[in-house]
Amino acid sequence: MKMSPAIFPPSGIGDARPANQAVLDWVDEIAKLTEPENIFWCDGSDRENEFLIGESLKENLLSKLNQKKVPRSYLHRSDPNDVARVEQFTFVCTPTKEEAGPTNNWSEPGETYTKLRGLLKGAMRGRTLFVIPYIMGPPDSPLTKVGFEITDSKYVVLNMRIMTRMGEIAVKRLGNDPNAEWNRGVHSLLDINPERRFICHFPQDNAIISVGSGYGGNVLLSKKCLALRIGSYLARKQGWLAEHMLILGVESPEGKKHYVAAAFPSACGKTNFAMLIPPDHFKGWKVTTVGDDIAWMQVRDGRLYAINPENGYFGVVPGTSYKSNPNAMRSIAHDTLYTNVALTDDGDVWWEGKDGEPPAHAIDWRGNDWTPNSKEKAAHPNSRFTTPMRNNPAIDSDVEKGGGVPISAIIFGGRRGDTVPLVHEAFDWAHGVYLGATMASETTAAATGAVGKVRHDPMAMLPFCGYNIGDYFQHWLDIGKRLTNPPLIFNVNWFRKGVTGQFLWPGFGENMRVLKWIIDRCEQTGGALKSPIGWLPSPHDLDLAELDIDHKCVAEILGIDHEEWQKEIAGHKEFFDSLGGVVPEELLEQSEQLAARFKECL
Ligand code: OXD
Ligand code: MN
Repeated sequence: MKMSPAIFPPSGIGDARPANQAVLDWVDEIAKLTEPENIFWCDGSDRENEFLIGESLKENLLSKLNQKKVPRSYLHRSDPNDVARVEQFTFVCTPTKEEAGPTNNWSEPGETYTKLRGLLKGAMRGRTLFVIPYIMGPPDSPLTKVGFEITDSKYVVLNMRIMTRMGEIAVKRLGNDPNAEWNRGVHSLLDINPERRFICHFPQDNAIISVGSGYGGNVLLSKKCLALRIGSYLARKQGWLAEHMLILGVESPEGKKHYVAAAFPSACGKTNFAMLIPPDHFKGWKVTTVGDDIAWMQVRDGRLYAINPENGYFGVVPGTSYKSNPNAMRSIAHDTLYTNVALTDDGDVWWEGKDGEPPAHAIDWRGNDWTPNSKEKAAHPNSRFTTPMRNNPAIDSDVEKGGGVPISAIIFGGRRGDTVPLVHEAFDWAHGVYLGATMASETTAAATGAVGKVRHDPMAMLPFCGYNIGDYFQHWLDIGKRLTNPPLIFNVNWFRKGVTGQFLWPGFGENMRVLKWIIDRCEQTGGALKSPIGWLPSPHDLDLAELDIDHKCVAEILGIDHEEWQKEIAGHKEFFDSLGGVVPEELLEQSEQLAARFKECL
């Protein structure tokens, strides 16, 4: 391997080599294969970060924003062919196809390693190989995992520094044991060609290889790849849960606090819900954020406790405003990396749905001139911010607590224009697992492919479960058997529409009204009516005071239409059948019981 003299990086930067021989051997092996110009051992320091930002600006990988308007913030434009997760090119490479199950693309590990090695051969010639040590989880949590990501992208390094706890902390936690558990992640941009784009997971080796993309969800290997796909595989083996869930705290004016975890599919409002500001009517109530995307949960003393393994937010930008999410706006007002938003003439960022008038002129996410008359969107619908969670004014005080926060309620939710009411509660844990297993949602721009198509997305984990979905359902059922004080389980739908196609519920901060009912149920003070699909609030069980909403809309959004539900139940059965016999008997029974409950009310 040709190593250039130490011009890049300058001395003292990028030389944080860990002592663990297993890491050194692995980096050596990947460097021999990819033939980089340099090896850069990231330590995550401010000095290193400034250096890498400087280099990125020189290479036009980043543009400097108006530092008065958005201090220490930068804009990155990705290749237009590389703007979202690619589920069709994402693989789970378990030794057998059955282990990956019916919902994952599977490819044989040996053949896949050979194919990827072929693609990686010489792929970093003329480039720098960065080694990023990081941990997922608070430093003193038993659930925390160590990962190392090799990448040839500075953008990845800059993002990983925000999204994870990176550097020395990981090296220390790993220690010198050559048999310690750690995740090996290899990423190369190659030539950003969709034909050579593969995101491959080898759960049995705790390894990930991602090539051909620079988009966050495909390349920040800590996130979807480790924290969810590999994470869920490890969680099953080790008896915990890795879930696509936000975690929030709700505190009453009397100081009583509950924590709630909620699984909504990508780009369905997890960040907004996690940062909710209660309307004026709920004076004294406080909502705080533990996490906005991923929850790792373990059973302790019969209760479920959750940590957020991440250290930052990688959120969808369009639609974010002081009206929809003031805490997100405050979070991204500084120290933020923006990807694929528009740039205004005065060096500020802009996107569809931002407060105020659109600018008269801007440069769109592709780098073209844009005016309000343009047919194209100024910001890509999946444009993103990467921002440290510490920027969030509503961050929860226990976000660093290694033991996690106790979860009182779990919420599942999708984007459904019809059928599914605003909120309902499961009768028990197994029924709750059924609600999660049968949830469906309209697809969004977070993944390439059609947008707005209703698909089943169990527990919002369809693209992220790293093993057989039938075993995943069974794991959820088994966890329930270990819980003597289980969280109550709910389903919500903020997106139901009326006959004229308008949304029936105002959403955003007003979702506090639903959250309040959920908390009331946890406190055993909230009223509910028994229905075939679960416990439903009647309109007077919800606190709707000072809400400008038509009573007809409330009745409509809480209603269950028997005909729609016959179709829904048939859809559940069809979905379970499509999984080819892997669904646990207990969930098939839930399906029968649901149908029987509807028959009883006729
Ligand atoms: C995300 C996603 O980026 O779910 O969080 O796509
Ligand atoms: Mn997500």
